Amino acid sequence: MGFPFHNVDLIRFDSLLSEDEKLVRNTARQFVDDNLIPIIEDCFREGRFPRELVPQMAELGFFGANIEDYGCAGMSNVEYGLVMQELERGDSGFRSFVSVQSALVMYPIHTFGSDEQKNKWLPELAAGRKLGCFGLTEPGFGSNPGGMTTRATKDGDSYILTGEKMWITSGTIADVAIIWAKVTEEDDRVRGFLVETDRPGFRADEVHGKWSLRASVTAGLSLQEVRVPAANLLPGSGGLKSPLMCLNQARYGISWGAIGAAMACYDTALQYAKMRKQFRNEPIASHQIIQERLVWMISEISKAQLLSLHAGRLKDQGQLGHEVISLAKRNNVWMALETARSARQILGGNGITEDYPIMRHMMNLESVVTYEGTHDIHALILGQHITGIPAF
Ligand code: TGC
Ligand code: FAD
Repeated sequence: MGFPFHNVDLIRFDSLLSEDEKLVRNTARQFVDDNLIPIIEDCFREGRFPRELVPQMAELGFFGANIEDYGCAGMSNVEYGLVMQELERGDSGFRSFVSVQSALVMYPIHTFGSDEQKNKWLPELAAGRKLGCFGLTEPGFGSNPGGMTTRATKDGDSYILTGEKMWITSGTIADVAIIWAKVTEEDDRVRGFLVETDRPGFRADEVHGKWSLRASVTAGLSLQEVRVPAANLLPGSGGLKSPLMCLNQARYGISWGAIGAAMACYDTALQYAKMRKQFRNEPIASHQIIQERLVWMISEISKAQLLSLHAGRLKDQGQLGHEVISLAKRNNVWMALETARSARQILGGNGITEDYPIMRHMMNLESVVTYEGTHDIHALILGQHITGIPAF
């Protein structure tokens, strides 16, 4: 069930986009409508990641979309953001998969990797023939990744890695994991390693029982004295700054993705409110309270669109500060979650069913508001930026 999607654009947002940007957005939109929407409720209910869509996404250039060369599409950051918006209009878990492959696996290889590492991995990851995951969070260190205890120790021409990672998206389906570890010989400096997931001592166990992101794979990783060649160290990585640079890429994409989830909820609520009749045999859209809810949603979506577009234009000019990314991730995910909650109420009892996408988006967004820096951690990042005082 549900309704066909209509573009959500009150402020003539499209007039701010180039023809190329609209083409990329519309291509991603069509892909989602044709391929993801028809299966996503089943996937979510069954807790299944729709892996069968990977080759088509690779063909459309969705993996590492804003990377030049190595078989990547070389899109602008605005185009990349619009793709994220459309994917998350379908499902946040599905967008997460692409975020991780692109921003958290391909970006660090491209930014910190050797030529050999780039040539080996990037074309395979862009083609979707190899999948990746990103291991930063640990069972005891989520918001504070600097406390990580995963360790890499040099042994001749190898490193030996030992530790546990938690909540790792795509962990059980990945061919390669980017593992962040403290290097013993370098005074515990954090560095990134490429760890092939079939190495002895590496284990991934799926996290079951999630009521959120059910169409995305989440895993715990265990590394017990996993030996990797020294050539698997990402040579350009060094310090906590390196994984945080990856998070900037992913958080930027999430700021757009959240708009997509909000659009899906708003558009569904609007169509439902115009159709559903109560009291004087008039649509519920004729009541002031319903109109106020819808107006709140479209106002916040419009502001979020402008914020992410501004961030994207800054990023394309190399001017995007990480405080702006925190502001956009924090604001847009909060906006999307509030939109989902209000839209669900407009649908009454129907709002809690899988006949409409709203409850699924709402449950998904409970993860999105937590991962990639919680809502409150982004408040503290912004608080530090404006006051100069860290309050973590
Ligand atoms: P702190 O001392 O502030 O910073 C360490 C170094 O990093 C620099 N820095 C940044 N650099 C680039 N981008 C950023 N966003 C940066 N933030 C800080 C900083 O200047 C410093 O550089 P240097 O040269 O002086 O060494 O570090 P801290 O330990 O006090 O922690 C800072 C804090 C809390 C902001 C950070 O740890 C944080 O962001 N915590 C949240 C953790 C988080 O977001 N984890 C995400 C895991 S991945 C994930 O969730 C994937 S979900 C799937 C999907 O994406 O869809
Ligand atoms: P905690 O850090 O324990 O925080 C708990 C609460 O305390 C939060 O409300 C937080 O805001 C608050 N808090 C913490 N510190 C402070 C403070 N100083 N002041 C005030 N409040 C504070 N990680 C990866 O590395 N790779 C992935 O692919 C990945 N995918 C994920 C997928 C899913 C579905 C989920 C749920 C998480 C994923 N994560 C991933 C982990 C995610 O980044 C962390 O869950 C997140 O950073 C928060 O860490 P935590 O869960 O340990 O919460």
